[in-house]
Amino acid sequence: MQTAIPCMVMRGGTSKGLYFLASDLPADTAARNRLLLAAMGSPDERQIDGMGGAHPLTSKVAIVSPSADPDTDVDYLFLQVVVDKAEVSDSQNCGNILAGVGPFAIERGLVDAAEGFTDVRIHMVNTGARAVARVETPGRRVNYQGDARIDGVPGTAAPVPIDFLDIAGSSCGALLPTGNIVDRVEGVEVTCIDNGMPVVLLKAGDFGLSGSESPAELEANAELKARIEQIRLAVGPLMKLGDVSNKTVPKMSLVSAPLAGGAINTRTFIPHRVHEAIGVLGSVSVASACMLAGSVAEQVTGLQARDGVCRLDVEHPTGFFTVEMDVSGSAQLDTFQVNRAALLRTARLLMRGEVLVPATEVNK
Ligand code: NQM
Repeated sequence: MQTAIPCMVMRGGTSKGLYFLASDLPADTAARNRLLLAAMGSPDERQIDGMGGAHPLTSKVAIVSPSADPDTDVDYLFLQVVVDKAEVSDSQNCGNILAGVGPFAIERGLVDAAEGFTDVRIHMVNTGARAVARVETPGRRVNYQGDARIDGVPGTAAPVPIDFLDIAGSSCGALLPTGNIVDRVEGVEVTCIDNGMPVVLLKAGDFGLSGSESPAELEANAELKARIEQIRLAVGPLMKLGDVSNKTVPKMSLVSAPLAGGAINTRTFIPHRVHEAIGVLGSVSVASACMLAGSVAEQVTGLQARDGVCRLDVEHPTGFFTVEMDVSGSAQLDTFQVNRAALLRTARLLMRGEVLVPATEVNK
């Protein structure tokens, strides 16, 4: 016997995942997690008996429900289903999967589409912060086709511009959770920042790297991976994240001078695989650090920290990620503030139907 659960498969930005209505899943967290592990085919490196794509970026889940908060339309809970362990984690948010939440909420009748476009106001449950995603809805139906191109996804699609309003200190309680612009950890200078995603910035040069290495090259470097993980474990408590050995945060971003005309170049461990691009909120955190005088990012970028509205191109292995920001007080730690961050994603509905899981996993 198998149990069928209504589900949509969507590409959100450069990630892919299963999207559910909360009301279609068990309310009990342990039962829900068992079901999601079975749906994805975890734990198994190939996720061969499930929907997962054998990589953290394709083993993601969005759970969406009507919001109780009058200022937002829907609640979005992001869950990372670990590929090779029986673990489902809510310890991080995901701005890529977020890009599919607006279209999904309209498709599943949680938000009424307006003529032309629909602004979907999203409460991001993992961090408590809010985002507004603008979805194209000509004829009051979601449109997925268009001319918007994002690096890391072939072709073009309809644009989904996203605005973030209050993401500073989303998981760590403060934009600069260690209280410093730069810390020395395990002998290496780092900047620890959380503007939507906890990220540790490290200079690629401090590891004997140029910053242009491919994700495969970095993943093959066992010594480098061990060193970066050692720094991550040491930095977790300093960032008020506690013991991070079983958490997917903080992300570890190796930064270097731009190579292709952008503001900064990055290679990001998420935290054990290397991202083929960079996460959405991860790039907002990196871009924010670029604007802060004295940070590890500001040391390698060609920019001068400055206030006002700016657009930053964060380079990554498959192109760049543009973040628009409104910054003030950038000369000092205690005055630095990112008032708004905005960016462009695309999303596409890939499949709608039911995901089937063995009934034994649901009724345990
Ligand atoms: O930082 C990968 C992704 C992400 C997260 C990760 C993300 C974000 O690319 O907001 O989008 O860092 O785990 O989907």
